[in-house]
Amino acid sequence: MSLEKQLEEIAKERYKKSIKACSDAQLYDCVLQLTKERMAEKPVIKGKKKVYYISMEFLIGKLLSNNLINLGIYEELAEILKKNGKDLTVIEEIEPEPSLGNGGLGRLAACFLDSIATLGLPGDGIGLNYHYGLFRQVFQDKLQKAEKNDWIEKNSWLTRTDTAFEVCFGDRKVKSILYDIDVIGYENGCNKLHLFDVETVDEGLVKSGIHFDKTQIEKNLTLFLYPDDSDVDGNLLRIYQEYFMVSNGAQLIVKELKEKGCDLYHMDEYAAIQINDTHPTLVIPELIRILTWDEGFTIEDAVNVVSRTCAYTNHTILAEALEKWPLAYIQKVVPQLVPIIKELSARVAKKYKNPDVQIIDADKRVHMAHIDIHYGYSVNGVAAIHTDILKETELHHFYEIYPEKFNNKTNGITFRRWLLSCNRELAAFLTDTIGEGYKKDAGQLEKLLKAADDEKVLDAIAQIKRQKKETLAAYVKEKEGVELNPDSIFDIQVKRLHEYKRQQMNALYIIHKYLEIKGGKKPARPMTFIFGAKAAPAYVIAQDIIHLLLVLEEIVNKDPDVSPYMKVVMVENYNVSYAEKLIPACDVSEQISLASKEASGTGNMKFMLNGAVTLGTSDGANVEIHELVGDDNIYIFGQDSDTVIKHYAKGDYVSREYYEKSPVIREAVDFIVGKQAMKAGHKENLERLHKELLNKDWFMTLLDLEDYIKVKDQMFADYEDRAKWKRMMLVNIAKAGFFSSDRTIAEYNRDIWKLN
Ligand code: 26Q
Repeated sequence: MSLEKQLEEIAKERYKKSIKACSDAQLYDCVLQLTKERMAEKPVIKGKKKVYYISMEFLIGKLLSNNLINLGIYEELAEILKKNGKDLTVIEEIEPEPSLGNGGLGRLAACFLDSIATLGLPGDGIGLNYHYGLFRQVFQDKLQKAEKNDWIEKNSWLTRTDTAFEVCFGDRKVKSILYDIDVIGYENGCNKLHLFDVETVDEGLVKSGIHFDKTQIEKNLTLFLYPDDSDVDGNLLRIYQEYFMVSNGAQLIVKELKEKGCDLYHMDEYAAIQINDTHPTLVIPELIRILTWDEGFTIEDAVNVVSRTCAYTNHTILAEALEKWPLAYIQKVVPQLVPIIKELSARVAKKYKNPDVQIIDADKRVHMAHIDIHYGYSVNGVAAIHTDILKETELHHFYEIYPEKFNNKTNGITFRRWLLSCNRELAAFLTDTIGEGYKKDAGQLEKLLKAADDEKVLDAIAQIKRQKKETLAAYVKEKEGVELNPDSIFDIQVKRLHEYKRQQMNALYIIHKYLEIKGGKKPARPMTFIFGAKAAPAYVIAQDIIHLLLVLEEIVNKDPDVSPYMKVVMVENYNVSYAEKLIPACDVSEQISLASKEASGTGNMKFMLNGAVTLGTSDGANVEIHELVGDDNIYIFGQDSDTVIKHYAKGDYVSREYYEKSPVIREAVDFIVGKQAMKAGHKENLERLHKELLNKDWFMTLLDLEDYIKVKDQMFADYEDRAKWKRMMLVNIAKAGFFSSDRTIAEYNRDIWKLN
């Protein structure tokens, strides 16, 4: 049936209306239905072996546009709607964004599902169906407030299945329900994202904001995603969630394997289980439990086959983000796993005496990563420098025991979302200039290099950037009420708020510029500083940094001497959909983490692909971006990871020394507690932040501040050499092909999963 006819029929059936007569909301509902029907026609991707990507987070973003692109019907549908006086881009806006992730790790999982299906590999995601997901951020009185994000609607991408399991906890039993979301590859077949839910979940439990009774597990288990990407404040609910996910996952995997006729002793020939950070680690003892209790395996056989099936990805070296749960917590939540964990620990203790590699430590805490490394067959980091640090420092003792398990898989992003969907103008231009090939083979973007000195091409790229800045400016005006000048430089830092990511360093630069302009030193061109970030509600200093940014927004934008030259805006509720608008409009991509701390970063890749130039430290994937584009097409500053690691080892970094040495640093830091800031903001927040910077500054903001100012100033000066800048944009786009998640997934498959 023709697309138009099918849509007409859906509209008639649902609303007894023609396409034209439907409201936008009704039409969204119809288009959703149409897309789901078209996806259902696609073949399921099959093969003897399947990868199961288990993750507490899948930050999938809105799905309509991507699914239409992957089905190859985006343009046709846009035409049909246009003919009927409707606009597909307006319809797309209506879709609520599922907020099933915190940030990078969750978004990576979503990009991976897209690439797995696009490469035609059998691979499903396993996760949880959080009803309110990550909190929605609102600003009140220049402070972040967390509210629930009610994203599930009656008609959505979720399909309720009849798959249901029982999950036994120490103090109760719950029944699960499985919801599936179809994952369609680009011009390829279909895989699934399996999201488990509890049958007895009760949304009514949430009173105000994100507060609810933490003890009523059967009602609260899938209400919220833990809004925390670093500070582990031992939390039973998190362990209930983790076990619920992996127990369902393990039961599903065993069921599917049996249906395939797999002899479970050869499980590893049929399944690879990728453990996304330590959060799903309990899948290892849970599978061992199932095999020994229900399938008659000896512990020896169960341990062996599970160890050949499970592989672990590490996403952080921050000690506070590595999960270490008190054995007593696990005893309360899942007592049935405790003897197994003790057995796994005892086997390690017998073989290795080094206390650093034990599973249960002297304080009776269970080191989740240690279970993964001893009882999985692969350990990978997510960027070259990150994997090197794991081998040399963080996990060095494990690397000595198992050198063959360690491997690097530099992260990637799906170009369907981060180019074809979010920047249709650039994608169309690239197709005109270098042909269609880059869509399936991102390496072909390098063809653009031939045009590196072609003025027409360079102007066209700059023109698209300018257009995207205008579109963003209109959106920001509507949403945030701030007027942005599209002729100014758009400097953007968007990512979760964390001290190691150093939004506070960017804030200090802004203060420095503000004071310069007040002193009469006007910049060559106006500058726009854009931030977007959610902070974990329990992370006090992160809240203070948000407060400072909102204070600066008010001071700068309201100052008639300064605002013609400079604007600051912190956008509310930064999420995937906002990223899709911000990234294409960016000139300067801020990637300024303290070297060694950002495992990879993936925003850096998205910005580059859209023609932004990186201002960054030698950290994570910035290092690989630098290698690819060369010194002339990136701005690198700050101390390198070796120097930073040495400072930590010696404990010799004293932030106050930098403050005392440099009048520029002193002036910027003291502005935080100066008259103006105190008037616009809250004493308590600002003083706490000031004190933190002076007395602790664990992530060494002041160490790199002067170099940051110097290099950033140079970058802004270079922006005025328009020919040079446009060329940098082009080189960045052309070299971004390496960061396609299709490449990353091909490597996972080649080295780890080996799917046929
Ligand atoms: C752990 C225990 C208890 C509660 C929460 C958590 C938790 C939750 C989320 C710990 C970590 C996370 C998220 C981590 C994350 O997003 N890491 C990022 O992963 C990206 C993909 O590999 C990298 O690009 C980033 O560098 C890394 O910070």
